Order: sequence, then C-alpha cells, then structure tokens
Amino acid sequence: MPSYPHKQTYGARALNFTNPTAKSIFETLERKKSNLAVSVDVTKAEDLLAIIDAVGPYVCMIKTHVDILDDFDFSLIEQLQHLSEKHDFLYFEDRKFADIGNTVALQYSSGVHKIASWSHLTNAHPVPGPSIIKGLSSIGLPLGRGLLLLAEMSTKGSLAVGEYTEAAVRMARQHRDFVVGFIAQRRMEGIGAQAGEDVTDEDFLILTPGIGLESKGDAMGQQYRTPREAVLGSGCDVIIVGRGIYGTDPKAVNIIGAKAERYMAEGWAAYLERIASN
Ligand code: 5BU
Repeated sequence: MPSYPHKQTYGARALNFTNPTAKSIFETLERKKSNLAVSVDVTKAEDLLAIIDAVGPYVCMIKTHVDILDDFDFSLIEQLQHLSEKHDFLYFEDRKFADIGNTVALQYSSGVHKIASWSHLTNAHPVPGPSIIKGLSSIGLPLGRGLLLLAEMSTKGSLAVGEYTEAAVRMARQHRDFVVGFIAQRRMEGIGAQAGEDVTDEDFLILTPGIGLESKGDAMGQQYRTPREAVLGSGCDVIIVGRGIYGTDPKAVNIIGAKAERYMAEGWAAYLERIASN
C-alpha cells in the first residue's frame, strides 16, 4: 500500500526526493504558500513578460510553450530568468517530447530554444518507451533538471488511460533520479506496481492542467475542474491555470494579477484542508 505522501506538507516532501529540481519545487511551494502554476500561452514576448510580472507574486511556477511565440529570440531567456529571480518561481517548458532518445536529446539541448539551459522542468509522452527518458536525462540530469511523464491528459477522449497510465508509472519508477512525477488528474503512487514490489514510500509530484473556476471546458475538448476538486478531491500537488487567469485579453494585467491571487488562495486553502484531514 502506498503511504499517501499528499497528506504530508510540501516542505516535508522535499526530503522524499533526490532530484534538485523536485526539491526546489517543494521548497518553493512551502516558502511562497502557493501551489499555482500559470500557463502563459500567448504569442508575443511582450505579453508573456507582462503577464509573468503580474502573476509572479502568486505562483510557484510558470509554464511556457516557447514555440508559440512569434517573436522568440534567445535574449528573451535572460528577461525570463530575471523575472524568476524577482518573484521566486521556477520554469516548466511544456514541450511534451515524444520521439526517439537521440532526437529528444537534440530537441531538448539545441535549436533556437535550448530548453534544457533555462527550463527547470519539462515533460514527455511515455509513448516511445524508456529510451525517451534515457535521451532526455543525458542532457537534463547533469544540469539538475527534472522530468514529468504525461500519465493522463485533461482532454475529452484522451487515450492516456488504464494500462497506458500504469505503464507510464512503471517507467517513471525505474528512473527516479530524473523523473520526478506526472502530469495527471490524480495521485499515481502504487499504480501499476508489480507483485511483491515495495512501493510503500514512493512520492510523485503531480501537476494537473484543466483547472478553471468559471468554465467547464472549451470548444476544443479541454475539460476544467476547480482547484478544490483537483487538490483536495484528487490529491494533485500543483494546479495549472491558463485562460482562467489571463482570459481573452493578455493586456489586462491588473485583472490578471487579481485572478492569479484568487486561484492561489483557492489552491492553498484546498491544500491546507487536505493535510489537516489525516
Ligand atoms: P488552459 O488555458 O488553462 O486550458 O491551458 C492549459 C494548459 O495546459 C495549456 O498550455 C495546455 O497545453 C496544457 N495542458 C492541458 O491543458 N492538458 C493536458 O492534459 C496537458 C497540458 Br498534458
């Protein structure tokens, strides 16, 4: 039986991990009293920077898709790093790698984005098998980076269910130095364990997208839950919120900051309730 690490405080859980990125994520959660990651999916660098500056005080992490920027230039990275120091948060480039080991190693280290050089955390589809972890860890591990596997998705009709999810967890279990957790909709400890395998003390970091307070979904298959449902109901550790915070107007930075504060408060209240309900 797993030991339900999500009943422990974030600060205590930093000690359950050897990976330096996992440790800093849990320490940041505890220090900032925020389990909110904001996903900033905009196409102009100027909007990206303005939104990050507005939500920065309320987040533990900023999730990016740098490949959607029309005007990406590597000098942007210095500005992103400045904001992460100013506001004390980490970066998660939601790259969703899905190729053979050799190719993902090149995609992670090189090209215009050089993701491994600045993003603390990234993620990968388990579909190619363990070689994808081998490829990414050859670049990320020496830099102290961490990886999440996509064990489940928030979209209607997702194929990442059942046996696929179980196989993803088994893959992660074999690479705990680099794989720190999952993108998932619930906790993953004990899932897919082999007979006789001791999974008693395992702890995975669970980041969950598909969070919204005012809407149940979008026109393209996205499905939303509330922070309370995700953190208290399903035991997820970090909520990922995009359009629920920056809406349709990336220029409305005053509103954006206030919305981030509200999601942060809801996410943290759900966490406090969770650790109190032993
Ligand atoms: P939204 O605006 O809160 O719907 O944005 C959600 C973000 O999370 C967006 O960047 C997606 O690419 C990302 N996402 C997701 O929504 N669902 C998933 O299962 C995964 C990522 Br994996």
